[in-house]
Amino acid sequence: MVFPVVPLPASVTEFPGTLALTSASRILAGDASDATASVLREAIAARTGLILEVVIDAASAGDIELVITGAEGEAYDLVVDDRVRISGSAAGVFHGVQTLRQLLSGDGEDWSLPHVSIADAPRFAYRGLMLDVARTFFGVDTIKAFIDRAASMKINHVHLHLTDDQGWRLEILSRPLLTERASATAASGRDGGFYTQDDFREIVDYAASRHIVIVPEIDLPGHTHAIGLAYPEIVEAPVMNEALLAQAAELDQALPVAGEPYTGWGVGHSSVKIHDEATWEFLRDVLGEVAALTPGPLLHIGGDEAHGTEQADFDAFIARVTTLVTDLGKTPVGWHEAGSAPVAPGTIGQYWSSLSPDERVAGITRAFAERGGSVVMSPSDAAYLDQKYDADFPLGLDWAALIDLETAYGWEPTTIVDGLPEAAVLGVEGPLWAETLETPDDIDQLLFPRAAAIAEIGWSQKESRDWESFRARVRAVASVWDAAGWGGHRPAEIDWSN
Ligand code: TNX
Repeated sequence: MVFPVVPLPASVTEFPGTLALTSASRILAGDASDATASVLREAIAARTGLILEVVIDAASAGDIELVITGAEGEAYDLVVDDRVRISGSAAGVFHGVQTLRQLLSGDGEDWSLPHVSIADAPRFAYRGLMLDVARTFFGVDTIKAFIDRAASMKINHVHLHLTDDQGWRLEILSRPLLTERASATAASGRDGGFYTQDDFREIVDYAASRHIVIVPEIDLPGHTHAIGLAYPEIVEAPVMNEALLAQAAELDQALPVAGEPYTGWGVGHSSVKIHDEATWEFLRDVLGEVAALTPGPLLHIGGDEAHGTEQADFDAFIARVTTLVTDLGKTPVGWHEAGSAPVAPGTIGQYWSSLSPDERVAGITRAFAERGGSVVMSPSDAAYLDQKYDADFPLGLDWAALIDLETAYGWEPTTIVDGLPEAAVLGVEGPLWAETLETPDDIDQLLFPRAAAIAEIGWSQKESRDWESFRARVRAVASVWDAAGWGGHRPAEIDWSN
Protein backbone atom coordinates (compact mmCIF):
# COMPACT_ATOMS: atom_id res chain seq x y z
CA MET A 1 0.00 0.00 0.00
CA VAL A 2 1.24 3.45 -0.93
CA PHE A 3 1.44 5.87 1.97
CA PRO A 4 -0.54 8.68 0.33
CA VAL A 5 1.14 11.78 1.76
CA VAL A 6 3.20 14.49 0.02
CA PRO A 7 5.50 15.82 1.39
CA LEU A 8 6.55 12.62 3.14
CA PRO A 9 6.46 13.02 6.95
CA ALA A 10 9.61 12.60 9.04
CA SER A 11 8.38 9.53 10.91
CA VAL A 12 5.45 7.25 10.16
CA THR A 13 4.34 4.11 12.00
CA GLU A 14 1.40 2.31 10.46
CA PHE A 15 -0.87 -0.05 12.44
CA PRO A 16 -3.47 -2.52 11.20
CA GLY A 17 -7.01 -1.25 10.94
CA THR A 18 -8.86 1.89 9.99
CA LEU A 19 -11.06 4.51 11.59
CA ALA A 20 -14.36 5.27 9.91
CA LEU A 21 -15.16 8.94 9.45
CA THR A 22 -18.92 9.51 9.65
CA SER A 23 -21.33 12.36 10.12
CA ALA A 24 -21.20 11.58 13.86
CA SER A 25 -17.49 12.49 13.95
CA ARG A 26 -16.83 15.91 15.42
CA ILE A 27 -13.92 18.33 15.16
CA LEU A 28 -12.71 19.34 18.62
CA ALA A 29 -11.05 22.73 18.62
CA GLY A 30 -9.45 24.58 21.52
CA ASP A 31 -11.27 27.73 20.53
CA ALA A 32 -14.51 28.15 18.59
CA SER A 33 -13.01 30.66 16.16
CA ASP A 34 -10.10 28.34 15.36
CA ALA A 35 -9.37 28.95 11.67
CA THR A 36 -7.71 25.55 11.28
CA ALA A 37 -10.85 23.77 12.49
CA SER A 38 -12.94 25.53 9.86
CA VAL A 39 -10.39 24.84 7.14
CA LEU A 40 -10.61 21.14 8.07
CA ARG A 41 -14.40 21.22 8.25
CA GLU A 42 -14.65 22.79 4.79
CA ALA A 43 -12.10 20.42 3.28
CA ILE A 44 -13.94 17.37 4.60
CA ALA A 45 -17.28 18.73 3.42
CA ALA A 46 -15.96 19.42 -0.08
CA ARG A 47 -14.36 16.00 -0.35
CA THR A 48 -16.93 13.76 1.32
CA GLY A 49 -20.14 15.72 1.74
CA LEU A 50 -19.93 15.08 5.50
CA ILE A 51 -20.68 18.23 7.50
CA LEU A 52 -18.84 17.85 10.79
CA GLU A 53 -19.63 19.88 13.87
CA VAL A 54 -16.84 22.00 15.37
CA VAL A 55 -17.13 21.88 19.16
CA ILE A 56 -15.19 22.51 22.34
CA ASP A 57 -15.60 19.27 24.29
CA ALA A 58 -13.76 16.17 25.46
CA ALA A 59 -12.98 13.79 22.60
CA SER A 60 -14.79 10.50 22.19
CA ALA A 61 -14.36 7.70 19.67
CA GLY A 62 -14.59 8.84 16.05
CA ASP A 63 -13.71 12.47 16.78
CA ILE A 64 -10.88 14.58 15.38
CA GLU A 65 -9.14 16.46 18.16
CA LEU A 66 -6.93 19.49 17.39
CA VAL A 67 -4.64 20.34 20.30
CA ILE A 68 -2.51 23.47 20.15
CA THR A 69 0.36 23.09 22.59
CA GLY A 70 2.88 25.71 23.63
CA ALA A 71 5.39 24.24 21.17
CA GLU A 72 7.22 26.50 18.75
CA GLY A 73 8.00 25.85 15.11
CA GLU A 74 5.97 23.79 12.69
CA ALA A 75 6.22 20.24 14.06
CA TYR A 76 3.11 18.18 14.79
CA ASP A 77 2.09 14.72 15.96
CA LEU A 78 -0.85 12.94 14.38
CA VAL A 79 -2.30 9.74 15.81
CA VAL A 80 -5.22 7.82 14.33
CA ASP A 81 -6.62 4.97 16.49
CA ASP A 82 -10.24 5.00 17.65
CA ARG A 83 -10.09 8.77 17.14
CA VAL A 84 -7.74 11.33 15.61
CA ARG A 85 -5.48 13.55 17.64
CA ILE A 86 -3.32 16.24 16.03
CA SER A 87 -1.10 18.22 18.36
CA GLY A 88 1.63 20.81 18.05
CA SER A 89 2.02 24.55 17.58
CA ALA A 90 -0.78 26.33 15.72
CA ALA A 91 1.24 26.03 12.49
CA GLY A 92 2.05 22.41 13.29
CA VAL A 93 -1.61 21.50 13.81
CA PHE A 94 -2.46 23.22 10.52
CA HIS A 95 0.15 21.12 8.72
CA GLY A 96 -1.16 18.01 10.48
CA VAL A 97 -4.62 18.80 9.12
CA GLN A 98 -3.15 18.83 5.60
CA THR A 99 -1.69 15.37 6.24
CA LEU A 100 -5.07 14.20 7.51
CA ARG A 101 -6.78 15.39 4.31
CA GLN A 102 -4.41 13.24 2.28
CA LEU A 103 -4.83 10.20 4.55
CA LEU A 104 -8.59 10.23 4.12
CA SER A 105 -9.82 7.79 1.52
CA GLY A 106 -13.18 6.55 0.43
CA ASP A 107 -15.39 5.28 -2.34
CA GLY A 108 -17.74 8.26 -2.35
CA GLU A 109 -19.91 6.79 0.39
CA ASP A 110 -17.71 5.37 3.14
CA TRP A 111 -14.69 7.30 4.35
CA SER A 112 -11.84 6.09 6.50
CA LEU A 113 -8.41 6.84 7.86
CA PRO A 114 -5.61 4.31 8.39
CA HIS A 115 -4.42 3.65 11.93
CA VAL A 116 -1.14 5.49 12.08
CA SER A 117 1.20 7.47 14.30
CA ILE A 118 3.11 10.33 12.68
CA ALA A 119 5.74 12.65 14.16
CA ASP A 120 6.58 15.29 11.61
CA ALA A 121 8.62 18.47 11.23
CA PRO A 122 10.07 20.36 8.27
CA ARG A 123 13.66 20.09 7.09
CA PHE A 124 13.85 23.76 6.00
CA ALA A 125 12.33 26.87 7.59
CA TYR A 126 11.49 28.46 4.23
CA ARG A 127 9.33 26.64 1.68
CA GLY A 128 7.98 29.02 -0.91
CA LEU A 129 6.06 29.46 -4.13
CA MET A 130 6.17 32.67 -6.15
CA LEU A 131 3.52 34.07 -8.47
CA ASP A 132 4.32 36.81 -10.99
CA VAL A 133 1.25 39.05 -10.99
CA ALA A 134 3.06 41.77 -12.95
CA ARG A 135 3.24 40.02 -16.36
CA THR A 136 -0.27 38.66 -15.86
CA PHE A 137 -2.55 40.10 -13.23
CA PHE A 138 -4.53 37.68 -11.10
CA GLY A 139 -7.26 38.93 -8.76
CA VAL A 140 -7.64 38.36 -5.03
CA ASP A 141 -9.70 35.18 -5.43
CA THR A 142 -7.02 33.59 -7.60
CA ILE A 143 -4.35 34.52 -5.07
CA LYS A 144 -6.44 32.89 -2.33
CA ALA A 145 -6.79 29.79 -4.50
CA PHE A 146 -3.02 29.79 -5.00
CA ILE A 147 -2.56 30.05 -1.21
CA ASP A 148 -4.90 27.06 -0.68
CA ARG A 149 -2.86 24.98 -3.08
CA ALA A 150 0.40 26.03 -1.43
CA ALA A 151 -0.92 25.35 2.07
CA SER A 152 -1.99 21.83 1.10
CA MET A 153 1.69 21.03 0.48
CA LYS A 154 2.93 22.65 3.72
CA ILE A 155 4.40 25.62 1.85
CA ASN A 156 4.85 28.48 4.33
CA HIS A 157 5.81 31.47 2.14
CA VAL A 158 4.03 32.92 -0.88
CA HIS A 159 6.15 35.47 -2.73
CA LEU A 160 4.20 37.95 -4.87
CA HIS A 161 6.18 39.56 -7.69
CA LEU A 162 4.13 42.77 -7.55
CA THR A 163 5.97 45.03 -9.97
CA ASP A 164 7.81 44.71 -13.25
CA ASP A 165 8.29 46.50 -16.56
CA GLN A 166 4.78 45.51 -17.66
CA GLY A 167 2.79 46.78 -14.69
CA TRP A 168 2.54 47.98 -11.10
CA ARG A 169 0.09 45.94 -9.01
CA LEU A 170 -0.14 47.46 -5.51
CA GLU A 171 -1.85 50.67 -4.46
CA ILE A 172 0.59 53.09 -2.83
CA LEU A 173 -1.33 55.90 -1.14
CA SER A 174 1.54 58.39 -1.18
CA ARG A 175 2.24 57.66 -4.87
CA PRO A 176 -1.24 57.32 -6.38
CA LEU A 177 -0.08 57.66 -9.98
CA LEU A 178 1.52 54.20 -9.84
CA THR A 179 -1.81 52.42 -9.99
CA GLU A 180 -3.60 55.25 -11.84
CA ARG A 181 -1.17 55.19 -14.75
CA ALA A 182 0.92 52.03 -14.59
CA SER A 183 -1.45 49.19 -13.69
CA ALA A 184 -3.96 48.92 -16.54
CA THR A 185 -1.88 46.78 -18.89
CA ALA A 186 0.21 43.61 -18.68
CA ALA A 187 2.44 41.47 -20.90
CA SER A 188 1.27 40.45 -24.40
CA GLY A 189 -1.50 43.06 -24.45
CA ARG A 190 -3.45 41.43 -21.61
CA ASP A 191 -5.46 43.59 -19.24
CA GLY A 192 -3.75 44.57 -16.01
CA GLY A 193 -5.16 45.38 -12.60
CA PHE A 194 -3.95 46.08 -9.11
CA TYR A 195 -4.59 45.29 -5.45
CA THR A 196 -5.95 48.07 -3.28
CA GLN A 197 -4.35 48.19 0.13
CA ASP A 198 -7.50 46.56 1.52
CA ASP A 199 -7.16 43.78 -1.07
CA PHE A 200 -3.57 43.27 -0.03
CA ARG A 201 -4.51 43.12 3.66
CA GLU A 202 -7.18 40.57 2.78
CA ILE A 203 -4.55 38.43 1.03
CA VAL A 204 -2.14 38.75 3.95
CA ASP A 205 -4.86 37.78 6.46
CA TYR A 206 -6.03 34.84 4.38
CA ALA A 207 -2.46 33.61 4.07
CA ALA A 208 -1.87 34.03 7.81
CA SER A 209 -4.93 31.90 8.59
CA ARG A 210 -3.19 29.18 6.52
CA HIS A 211 0.17 29.79 8.27
CA ILE A 212 1.65 31.32 5.16
CA VAL A 213 3.79 34.47 5.17
CA ILE A 214 3.37 36.82 2.20
CA VAL A 215 6.68 38.06 0.79
CA PRO A 216 6.02 41.18 -1.31
CA GLU A 217 8.52 42.02 -4.02
CA ILE A 218 9.13 45.47 -5.46
CA ASP A 219 11.63 44.72 -8.21
CA LEU A 220 14.52 47.26 -8.29
CA PRO A 221 16.57 48.92 -9.76
CA GLY A 222 15.70 47.24 -13.10
CA HIS A 223 12.30 45.83 -14.12
CA THR A 224 11.01 49.35 -13.50
CA HIS A 225 9.71 50.54 -16.87
CA ALA A 226 6.17 50.82 -15.47
CA ILE A 227 7.28 53.32 -12.83
CA GLY A 228 8.13 55.66 -15.71
CA LEU A 229 4.49 55.79 -16.79
CA ALA A 230 3.71 57.44 -13.47
CA TYR A 231 6.90 59.16 -12.36
CA PRO A 232 9.03 59.61 -15.50
CA GLU A 233 11.48 61.88 -13.73
CA ILE A 234 12.97 59.01 -11.69
CA VAL A 235 13.57 56.44 -14.44
CA GLU A 236 16.33 56.22 -17.04
CA ALA A 237 15.60 56.05 -20.77
CA PRO A 238 15.24 52.43 -21.99
CA VAL A 239 18.56 50.74 -22.75
CA MET A 240 18.52 48.41 -25.74
CA ASN A 241 20.80 45.43 -25.36
CA GLU A 242 21.48 42.82 -28.01
CA ALA A 243 19.56 40.09 -26.25
CA LEU A 244 16.55 42.38 -26.02
CA LEU A 245 16.70 43.32 -29.71
CA ALA A 246 17.12 39.69 -30.74
CA GLN A 247 14.28 38.50 -28.52
CA ALA A 248 11.93 41.27 -29.68
CA ALA A 249 12.67 40.34 -33.31
CA GLU A 250 12.19 36.62 -32.69
CA LEU A 251 8.91 37.04 -30.82
CA ASP A 252 7.79 39.96 -32.96
CA GLN A 253 7.34 42.12 -29.86
CA ALA A 254 7.61 45.91 -29.65
CA LEU A 255 10.66 47.44 -28.00
CA PRO A 256 10.23 49.51 -24.84
CA VAL A 257 9.36 53.17 -25.41
CA ALA A 258 9.67 55.64 -22.53
CA GLY A 259 6.29 56.66 -21.15
CA GLU A 260 4.36 53.96 -23.01
CA PRO A 261 3.19 50.65 -21.55
CA TYR A 262 5.60 47.80 -22.27
CA THR A 263 3.98 44.54 -23.29
CA GLY A 264 6.95 42.46 -24.47
CA TRP A 265 8.87 39.86 -22.48
CA GLY A 266 12.36 41.34 -22.73
CA VAL A 267 14.32 42.16 -19.59
CA GLY A 268 17.22 44.35 -18.58
CA HIS A 269 16.25 47.58 -20.34
CA SER A 270 14.98 49.68 -17.46
CA SER A 271 16.35 51.28 -14.33
CA VAL A 272 15.41 53.87 -11.79
CA LYS A 273 17.85 56.79 -11.52
CA ILE A 274 20.20 55.45 -8.90
CA HIS A 275 21.94 58.71 -7.94
CA ASP A 276 18.91 60.95 -7.90
CA GLU A 277 17.55 61.79 -4.43
CA ALA A 278 14.02 61.98 -5.88
CA THR A 279 14.32 58.22 -6.47
CA TRP A 280 15.16 57.69 -2.82
CA GLU A 281 12.19 59.79 -1.69
CA PHE A 282 10.05 57.57 -3.91
CA LEU A 283 11.59 54.41 -2.47
CA ARG A 284 11.10 55.59 1.10
CA ASP A 285 7.42 56.22 0.33
CA VAL A 286 6.85 52.96 -1.51
CA LEU A 287 8.87 50.60 0.67
CA GLY A 288 7.57 52.34 3.80
CA GLU A 289 3.98 51.57 2.80
CA VAL A 290 4.80 48.01 1.72
CA ALA A 291 6.56 47.38 5.03
CA ALA A 292 3.63 48.82 6.98
CA LEU A 293 1.17 46.64 5.06
CA THR A 294 3.18 43.46 5.58
CA PRO A 295 3.17 41.76 8.99
CA GLY A 296 5.70 39.18 7.76
CA PRO A 297 9.40 39.82 8.33
CA LEU A 298 10.55 39.77 4.69
CA LEU A 299 10.57 42.40 1.95
CA HIS A 300 11.99 41.44 -1.45
CA ILE A 301 13.71 44.19 -3.43
CA GLY A 302 14.42 42.23 -6.62
CA GLY A 303 17.89 43.06 -7.90
CA ASP A 304 17.77 40.72 -10.91
CA GLU A 305 18.86 41.36 -14.47
CA ALA A 306 19.89 45.01 -14.15
CA HIS A 307 21.74 44.58 -17.43
CA GLY A 308 21.85 48.25 -18.34
CA THR A 309 23.36 49.31 -15.01
CA GLU A 310 27.09 49.73 -14.30
CA GLN A 311 28.30 47.30 -11.62
CA ALA A 312 29.40 50.06 -9.24
CA ASP A 313 26.05 51.84 -9.54
CA PHE A 314 24.17 48.59 -9.04
CA ASP A 315 26.20 47.72 -5.95
CA ALA A 316 25.71 51.19 -4.46
CA PHE A 317 21.98 50.94 -5.11
CA ILE A 318 21.63 47.51 -3.52
CA ALA A 319 23.66 48.49 -0.46
CA ARG A 320 21.46 51.52 0.11
CA VAL A 321 18.11 49.87 -0.60
CA THR A 322 18.82 46.87 1.65
CA THR A 323 19.79 49.30 4.41
CA LEU A 324 16.54 51.20 3.84
CA VAL A 325 14.55 47.96 4.19
CA THR A 326 16.45 47.04 7.34
CA ASP A 327 15.72 50.51 8.76
CA LEU A 328 12.02 49.86 8.07
CA GLY A 329 12.28 46.84 10.37
CA LYS A 330 12.20 44.17 7.66
CA THR A 331 14.72 41.61 6.45
CA PRO A 332 15.61 42.36 2.83
CA VAL A 333 15.52 39.58 0.24
CA GLY A 334 17.19 39.98 -3.16
CA TRP A 335 17.80 37.79 -6.20
CA HIS A 336 21.35 36.43 -6.04
CA GLU A 337 22.83 39.19 -8.24
CA ALA A 338 22.42 41.45 -5.20
CA GLY A 339 25.20 39.48 -3.49
CA SER A 340 27.82 41.44 -5.44
CA ALA A 341 26.98 44.46 -3.28
CA PRO A 342 27.78 45.13 0.37
CA VAL A 343 24.21 44.27 1.33
CA ALA A 344 22.81 45.12 4.75
CA PRO A 345 23.81 42.37 7.19
CA GLY A 346 21.24 39.57 7.31
CA THR A 347 19.98 40.11 3.75
CA ILE A 348 18.62 36.88 2.25
CA GLY A 349 19.66 35.90 -1.27
CA GLN A 350 17.37 34.08 -3.68
CA TYR A 351 19.47 31.91 -5.97
CA TRP A 352 18.08 31.47 -9.49
CA SER A 353 21.10 30.38 -11.52
CA SER A 354 21.59 26.80 -12.65
CA LEU A 355 22.38 23.62 -10.71
CA SER A 356 26.04 24.14 -11.70
CA PRO A 357 26.95 27.79 -11.15
CA ASP A 358 30.19 29.37 -12.29
CA GLU A 359 32.62 30.61 -9.66
CA ARG A 360 31.44 34.23 -9.84
CA VAL A 361 27.81 33.32 -9.19
CA ALA A 362 28.85 30.94 -6.41
CA GLY A 363 30.93 33.70 -4.83
CA ILE A 364 28.19 36.33 -4.80
CA THR A 365 25.77 33.74 -3.43
CA ARG A 366 28.13 32.80 -0.58
CA ALA A 367 28.43 36.52 0.17
CA PHE A 368 24.91 36.58 1.69
CA ALA A 369 26.01 34.00 4.26
CA GLU A 370 29.28 35.84 4.86
CA ARG A 371 27.23 38.92 5.78
CA GLY A 372 25.08 37.02 8.26
CA GLY A 373 22.26 36.20 5.87
CA SER A 374 21.08 33.02 4.21
CA VAL A 375 19.96 31.75 0.82
CA VAL A 376 16.70 30.48 -0.64
CA MET A 377 17.32 28.07 -3.52
CA SER A 378 15.36 28.44 -6.76
CA PRO A 379 17.66 26.90 -9.38
CA SER A 380 16.09 27.86 -12.69
CA ASP A 381 16.81 24.52 -14.38
CA ALA A 382 15.02 22.55 -11.64
CA ALA A 383 12.75 24.76 -9.52
CA TYR A 384 11.37 27.21 -12.09
CA LEU A 385 7.69 26.45 -12.45
CA ASP A 386 7.39 28.58 -15.58
CA GLN A 387 9.61 26.30 -17.65
CA LYS A 388 7.94 23.75 -19.90
CA TYR A 389 7.66 20.09 -18.84
CA ASP A 390 8.68 19.00 -22.33
CA ALA A 391 9.26 20.65 -25.68
CA ASP A 392 5.63 20.22 -26.76
CA PHE A 393 4.07 21.64 -23.62
CA PRO A 394 1.83 24.54 -24.70
CA LEU A 395 2.56 26.83 -21.74
CA GLY A 396 5.76 28.17 -20.29
CA LEU A 397 9.24 29.15 -21.44
CA ASP A 398 12.28 26.97 -22.03
CA TRP A 399 15.35 29.20 -21.65
CA ALA A 400 16.52 27.48 -18.46
CA ALA A 401 15.55 23.86 -19.13
CA LEU A 402 12.73 21.49 -19.88
CA ILE A 403 11.69 20.43 -16.38
CA ASP A 404 9.78 17.19 -16.06
CA LEU A 405 8.59 15.96 -12.68
CA GLU A 406 11.64 13.79 -12.07
CA THR A 407 13.94 16.77 -12.73
CA ALA A 408 11.83 18.98 -10.46
CA TYR A 409 12.24 16.33 -7.73
CA GLY A 410 15.84 15.30 -8.28
CA TRP A 411 17.93 18.14 -6.84
CA GLU A 412 19.47 18.88 -3.49
CA PRO A 413 19.50 22.49 -2.23
CA THR A 414 22.61 22.22 -0.06
CA THR A 415 25.09 21.09 -2.72
CA ILE A 416 24.50 23.60 -5.52
CA VAL A 417 26.86 26.32 -4.33
CA ASP A 418 30.29 25.01 -3.29
CA GLY A 419 31.38 26.34 0.07
CA LEU A 420 27.96 27.61 1.09
CA PRO A 421 27.43 26.17 4.58
CA GLU A 422 24.42 23.85 4.81
CA ALA A 423 23.06 25.92 7.69
CA ALA A 424 23.00 28.98 5.39
CA VAL A 425 20.41 27.36 3.13
CA LEU A 426 17.17 28.78 4.46
CA GLY A 427 15.05 26.75 2.10
CA VAL A 428 13.56 26.45 -1.37
CA GLU A 429 11.12 28.30 -3.60
CA GLY A 430 9.43 27.56 -6.91
CA PRO A 431 8.93 30.78 -8.91
CA LEU A 432 6.06 30.92 -11.38
CA TRP A 433 6.73 33.69 -13.89
CA ALA A 434 3.70 34.66 -15.91
CA GLU A 435 4.73 35.72 -19.41
CA THR A 436 2.74 32.85 -20.97
CA LEU A 437 -0.07 32.57 -18.42
CA GLU A 438 -3.59 33.77 -19.06
CA THR A 439 -5.99 31.98 -16.75
CA PRO A 440 -6.06 30.42 -13.27
CA ASP A 441 -6.13 27.03 -14.99
CA ASP A 442 -2.79 27.88 -16.62
CA ILE A 443 -1.37 28.39 -13.13
CA ASP A 444 -2.52 24.89 -12.14
CA GLN A 445 -1.04 23.36 -15.28
CA LEU A 446 2.44 24.54 -14.37
CA LEU A 447 2.04 24.13 -10.60
CA PHE A 448 0.68 20.58 -10.40
CA PRO A 449 2.40 18.29 -9.91
CA ARG A 450 5.81 20.03 -9.88
CA ALA A 451 5.12 22.26 -6.87
CA ALA A 452 4.74 19.04 -4.88
CA ALA A 453 8.34 18.18 -5.76
CA ILE A 454 9.56 21.50 -4.40
CA ALA A 455 7.41 21.09 -1.32
CA GLU A 456 8.89 17.67 -0.60
CA ILE A 457 12.47 18.88 -1.13
CA GLY A 458 11.73 21.66 1.35
CA TRP A 459 9.89 19.62 3.97
CA SER A 460 11.03 16.00 3.96
CA GLN A 461 14.23 14.54 5.34
CA LYS A 462 16.97 14.21 2.75
CA GLU A 463 17.52 10.47 3.40
CA SER A 464 13.85 9.66 2.81
CA ARG A 465 13.65 11.20 -0.65
CA ASP A 466 13.02 8.61 -3.33
CA TRP A 467 11.65 9.13 -6.83
CA GLU A 468 9.73 5.84 -7.04
CA SER A 469 8.06 6.50 -3.72
CA PHE A 470 7.35 10.12 -4.67
CA ARG A 471 5.66 9.34 -7.92
CA ALA A 472 3.46 6.69 -6.33
CA ARG A 473 2.47 9.13 -3.60
CA VAL A 474 1.78 11.93 -6.10
CA ARG A 475 -0.56 9.58 -7.91
CA ALA A 476 -2.43 8.99 -4.65
CA VAL A 477 -2.53 12.64 -3.59
CA ALA A 478 -3.78 13.72 -7.03
CA SER A 479 -7.17 12.35 -6.04
CA VAL A 480 -7.29 14.95 -3.25
CA TRP A 481 -6.35 17.67 -5.76
CA ASP A 482 -9.05 16.44 -8.13
CA ALA A 483 -11.63 16.45 -5.35
CA ALA A 484 -10.68 20.02 -4.50
CA GLY A 485 -11.30 20.99 -8.11
CA TRP A 486 -7.66 21.80 -8.71
CA GLY A 487 -6.51 21.18 -12.25
CA GLY A 488 -3.01 20.40 -13.38
CA HIS A 489 -0.84 18.52 -15.80
CA ARG A 490 -0.72 14.71 -15.74
CA PRO A 491 2.76 13.87 -17.04
CA ALA A 492 3.39 10.46 -18.58
CA GLU A 493 6.05 9.89 -15.89
CA ILE A 494 3.23 8.68 -13.66
CA ASP A 495 0.83 5.84 -14.38
CA TRP A 496 -2.53 7.56 -13.96
CA SER A 497 -4.60 4.56 -15.06
CA ASN A 498 -5.05 2.88 -11.67
C1 TNX B 1 14.06 35.72 -15.60
S1 TNX B 1 14.98 34.81 -13.14
C2 TNX B 1 13.51 36.64 -14.72
C3 TNX B 1 12.14 37.07 -14.94
C4 TNX B 1 11.47 36.35 -16.06
C5 TNX B 1 11.91 34.92 -16.06
C6 TNX B 1 11.23 34.08 -17.09
C7 TNX B 1 14.69 36.26 -12.70
C8 TNX B 1 15.06 36.62 -11.37
N1 TNX B 1 14.11 37.08 -13.58
O1 TNX B 1 12.12 38.46 -15.14
O2 TNX B 1 10.10 36.44 -15.90
O3 TNX B 1 13.29 34.89 -16.31
O4 TNX B 1 11.57 32.73 -16.94
